[in-house]
Amino acid sequence: MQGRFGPSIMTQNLHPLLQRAQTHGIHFEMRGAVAMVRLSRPLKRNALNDGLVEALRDVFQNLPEEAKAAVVYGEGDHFCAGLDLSELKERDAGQGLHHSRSWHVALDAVQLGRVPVVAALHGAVVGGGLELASACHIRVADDSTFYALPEGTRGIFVGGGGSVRIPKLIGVARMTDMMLTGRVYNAVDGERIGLAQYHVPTGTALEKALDLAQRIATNAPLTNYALMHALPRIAEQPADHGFLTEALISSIAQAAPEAKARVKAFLEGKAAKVQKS
Ligand code: 1HE
Repeated sequence: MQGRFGPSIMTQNLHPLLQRAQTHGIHFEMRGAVAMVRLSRPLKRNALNDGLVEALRDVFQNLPEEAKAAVVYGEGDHFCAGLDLSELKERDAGQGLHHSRSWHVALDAVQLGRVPVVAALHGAVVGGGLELASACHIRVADDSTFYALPEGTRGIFVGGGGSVRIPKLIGVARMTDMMLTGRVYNAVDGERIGLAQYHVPTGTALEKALDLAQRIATNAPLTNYALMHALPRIAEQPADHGFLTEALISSIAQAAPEAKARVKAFLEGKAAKVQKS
């Protein structure tokens, strides 16, 4: 199949859980080394019901071996409307606790999985949708994007890891403001405060995200691993511990044959120089 972003390679022999995810609101395909994961409940604005949260978990825990990076995006006019509110009414406190923990498992699978994940954002990125986006490693937002945490005004609280991840992007004060006042950030201000690293014209977020993911997929695997698994932990360690962890992970990365080959290629004038942007 020739799609908008080049030929789509449908992976044969997908893991059964990955196949099951496709019947629970996820569309999955490989484009080269990039796993394309689409939230596919457009009639409900990709609201995350239990089935979809489990499907996300299953997808990121069972990516095909050939996946080296991933893109998450939403079908229709919005990235994601957050928690499916129609499922909220039935839970008591204990069930609510376990429900929140199930989101933690799913979004940890996104953040702490095998490959870096780029989110392509457009339209509403709200509530649990922003929690999902904040579990990704890079966020690309088109000009139609808007961000909010309506939990505050709905009488609830974030439960998908948002109180841990979102302050790391924008600070406690800004998240508090979003939840206390229902403040909505547009795409320009979202990039300014750190909700997204890239702001692109309307309709181009997916293309940009795929471009970035394809580049990420060519990195040395240990470098990507260090960025996903070591950097966030180093950033939370006391400096003295962080310096030691950094020394350990950098020595492991540079010892890989792939790293040696890449450095040699540069020294022999065969690798790209850093260009002024
Ligand atoms: C939904 C949901 C949902 C839409 N749960 N059904 N999230 C929110 O509080 C955001 C609620 N949603 C909205 O504010 C708007 O729907 C949007 C700004 C996202 C999109 O507006 P619009 O005009 O394009 O769509 P719509 O007409 O509002 O919605 C279309 C349908 O989707 C409609 O259902 P229908 O059967 O009447 O067609 C909506 O009811 C349905 N829909 N959003 C259920 N969220 C781990 S804790 C996380 C906690 C949270 O995420 S709380 C924040 C929840």
